[in-house]
Amino acid sequence: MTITSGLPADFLYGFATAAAQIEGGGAEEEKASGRGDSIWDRFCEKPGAIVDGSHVNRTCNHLALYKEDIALMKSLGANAYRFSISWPRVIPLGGKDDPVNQKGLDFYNNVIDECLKNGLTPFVTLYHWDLPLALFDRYGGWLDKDSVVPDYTRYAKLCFETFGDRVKHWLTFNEPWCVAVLGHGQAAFAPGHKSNTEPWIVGHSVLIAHANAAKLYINEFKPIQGGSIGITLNGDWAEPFDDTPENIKAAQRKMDFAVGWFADPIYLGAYPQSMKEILGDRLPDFTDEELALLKDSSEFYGCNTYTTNTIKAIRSDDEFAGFTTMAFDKPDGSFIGPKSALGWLRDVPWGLRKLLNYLYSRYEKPIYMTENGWCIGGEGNLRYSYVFNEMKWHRIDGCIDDEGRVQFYRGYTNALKEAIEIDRLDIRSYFGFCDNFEWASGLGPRFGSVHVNYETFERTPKDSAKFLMDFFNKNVAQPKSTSNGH
Ligand code: GBH
Repeated sequence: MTITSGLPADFLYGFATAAAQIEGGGAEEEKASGRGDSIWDRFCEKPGAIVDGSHVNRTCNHLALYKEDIALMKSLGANAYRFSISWPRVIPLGGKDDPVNQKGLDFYNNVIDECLKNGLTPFVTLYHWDLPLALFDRYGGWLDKDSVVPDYTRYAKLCFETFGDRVKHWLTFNEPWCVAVLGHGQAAFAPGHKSNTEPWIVGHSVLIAHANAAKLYINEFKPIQGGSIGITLNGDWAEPFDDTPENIKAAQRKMDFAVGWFADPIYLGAYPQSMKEILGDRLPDFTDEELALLKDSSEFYGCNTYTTNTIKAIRSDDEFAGFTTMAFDKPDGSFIGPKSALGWLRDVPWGLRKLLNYLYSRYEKPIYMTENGWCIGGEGNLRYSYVFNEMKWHRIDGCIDDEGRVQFYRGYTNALKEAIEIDRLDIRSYFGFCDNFEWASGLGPRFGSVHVNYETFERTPKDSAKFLMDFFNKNVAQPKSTSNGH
């Protein structure tokens, strides 16, 4: 008999972080750690680039506090931890012939060992936006495919060799769309370029770098180490504003530009037709060799998603959205969901279920949900109800109340459950998020289920952390100790 309810026993759940968002404890500590600069170090020094002037070298001090952080995740009930490795921390200058920073390797060895000691499965991202600055200065980073692909592949190989005996879940890239569009199209993220040609070149390089590293893993490491590898894409559900053919077509075009740009070449073997039509020869062609490399290069679909937009065919000037108009309003004048502290993010749980169904039927791969979360303003001033003392968390009087985030997670986890139990999709993980350096938005907007005091680095769980982990502990099937039935 098949199980008809519950999440599978091997379902992974926990918190997701990125090196540049949480590791830094201060400029001097970062220098002493031997980490090379990334493009974010320079970007942070550009006046006005980061809303509150904060710097990637001083974020949550995870570099010093990783043991406490992992113990806290464990105590909250997580069974996995998604984090990224900083390329310039392990190879400060980044290049294939550049020296390795042993202290960097030691740090990630310690993080991994600490995870395993605490029963957390490490889920590791190789690239979450922190390109070694030296590579950008040498040849323009992602703009130079022929130079960056061998450098990235050597970095990936070093990670598989060093950590692959213990790490069985790999992500080559986090959200190439952001690297290409925010970094090279809109100048919102490092390296801060504004262009309507660079993003398509950068996206192409990232795809080829992904494919090289993934195939290296699949061919040479997987047979011995037995793990799996894939890519994670950002993508919010595009709901047609109404059921007119133009708006339905526009919504598909928005999905093409946001998700299909990367997912179609990887899983289906070509860029979306709508992109080819709009971009013409600004969209690079794949060689036959590249297409062969891309095929079967992602063993699953890694999904980061936050919200849903309504999409109208009315022509906008946003080429990165396929010239569609992105909105949140509905034909009756109401909004699609309550708003958060950030303009782009509204709470639309049914959009998650539609998105997951779309991804599963189009790409036919198991899905790992690798990020999801909700932003609240003003949480910086909340009182602390936990203190950390002698390597232990002491509860004072309950968690920080973040009802809005609990509400969001209630809806989204329920949609996830329906996608698994009713729609029978193969979804294998779910990671919420901690307070951290929110890139160009600085330390102000908070996504965390764990509060961070940026003066003292003190951590305090919020109600949503408890809600999330309780949800999974209740809904994930407990592994059977005997095998006496079917
Ligand atoms: C994720 O990206 C990142 O992986 C993660 O590091 C980050 O902390 C998290 O989001 C929360 O932001 O400002 O109107 O131009 C999610 C995809 C794409 C969502 C860009 C925000 C900016 C819209 N992001 N988008 S706008």
